[in-house]
Amino acid sequence: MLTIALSKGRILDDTLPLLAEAGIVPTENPEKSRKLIIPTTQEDVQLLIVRATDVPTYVEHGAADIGVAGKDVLLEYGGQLYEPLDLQIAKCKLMTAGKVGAPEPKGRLRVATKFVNVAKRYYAEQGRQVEVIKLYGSMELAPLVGLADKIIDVVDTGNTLRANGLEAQELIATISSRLIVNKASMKMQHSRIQALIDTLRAAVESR
Ligand code: PRT
Ligand code: MG
Repeated sequence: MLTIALSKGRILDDTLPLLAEAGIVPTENPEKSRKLIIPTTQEDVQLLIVRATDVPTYVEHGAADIGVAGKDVLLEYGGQLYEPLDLQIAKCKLMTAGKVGAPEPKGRLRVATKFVNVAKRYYAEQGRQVEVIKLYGSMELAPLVGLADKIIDVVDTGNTLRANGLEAQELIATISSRLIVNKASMKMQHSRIQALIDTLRAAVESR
């Protein structure tokens, strides 16, 4: 069995057409089904539906052989994973943002984010003292209520920032989703996984 971990939402939406080109089609709609293990038209391939931030965990531990995860999630996760292919989907930017027109605070900066490791690394490289405040969502609120000076979050259109009186400031990384592969699976099922990578690469390149 080859097990592929995916998250619902934009990654699933953009990955299913690529998998279809490799002849892998779920037998029921993962977006609607309550099932977390979804069989596919290839009886030895199944999908696991997990939270976006949990995809690397399932793959690193071998509960899934393959997964699709945003580079933002991978930068935050670290870990030992192969990342053989940029799928060029779910593109966005990982950015700092703050209140429109707010002056740079002097001294220690307070940064609210779910990307705690990324934040610490980014400001350490700049030699800047920061207090990183871990949040799990609605980061945009933090500067508005004085919880933090800035946030670090993924930005696509910027509409969410604008709607909350925030502006994107520094670019930390350009983001797209990556195919990730468990290290042992890559050895044990090499020809099969390599064939899938090659098919997906061709599908990505033909777009
Ligand atoms: O939703 P959940 O809490 O389960 O997890 P998640 O938010 O990590 O998952 P999901 O499915 O929302 O995102 C999966 C991946 O999509 C992320 O890891 C990114 O790599 C990528 N991606 C691409 C984005 C966006 N674009 C994006 N716009 N992830 C999140 N957003 C958010 C953004 O932070 C903002 O809150 O969507 C909102 C709208 O963005 P704007 O800039 O267009 O307003
Ligand atoms: Mg989300």
